[in-house]
Amino acid sequence: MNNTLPVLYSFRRCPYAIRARLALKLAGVALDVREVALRDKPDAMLALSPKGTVPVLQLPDGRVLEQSLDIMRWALDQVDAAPWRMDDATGQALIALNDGAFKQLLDGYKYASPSSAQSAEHARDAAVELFVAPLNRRLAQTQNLLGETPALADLAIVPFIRQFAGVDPDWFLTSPFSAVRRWLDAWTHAQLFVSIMPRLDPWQPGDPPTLL
Ligand SMILES: N[C@@H](CCC(=O)N[C@@H](CS)C(=O)NCC(=O)O)C(=O)O
Repeated sequence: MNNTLPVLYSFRRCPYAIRARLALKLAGVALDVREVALRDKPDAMLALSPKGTVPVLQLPDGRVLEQSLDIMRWALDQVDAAPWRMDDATGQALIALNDGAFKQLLDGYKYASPSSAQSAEHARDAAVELFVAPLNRRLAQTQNLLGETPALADLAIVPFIRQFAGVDPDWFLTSPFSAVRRWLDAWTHAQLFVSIMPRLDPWQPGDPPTLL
């Protein structure tokens, strides 16, 4: 590396990259963020992480973190932000459900062909039953997923619920999940979130660092 900043290969709308950027920003980690066009991934990124997904974080000591949750944990380890480290069994189980079965249904909902409204609805209803309704029951009791204090699980899950809400915003707005809407709105309008969503041109070798 020819600079001392960590480098994050990222994609603006990717929920995995969003959760990584949220944690890095929250931790106050200065970094060079490189926007990646997923159809034209930079060789420099593929050389570090041949699996070809974002986010990828290259640390100044040469370590490469290529899973969003590893990046989040590393980021929160850099600061003394005790409540944010909260990552108990419930939080871990919620994140596992989000990243596993819910993500699969979300993809089924988001990427259903326009001629197959039925399969989109089927995936949406299954996602609601599995995850969105239970989250709503939690959030009807407390501000955040694990209580009043924000936790790693909130940061890790909110980008995926944002994506779920965005598939059919009219449906979401009139759905009965008002506690999830309140939580999603609070997170996505927070300065932290807004600050990690700049629109960047895809990175090219030789570009100067872009600080997040
Ligand atoms: N398990 C990975 C998943 C990351 C992932 O799947 N990212 C998507 C974008 S949202 C990606 O890079 N896909 C590769 C592609 O579309 O070519 C993580 O947590 O970081």
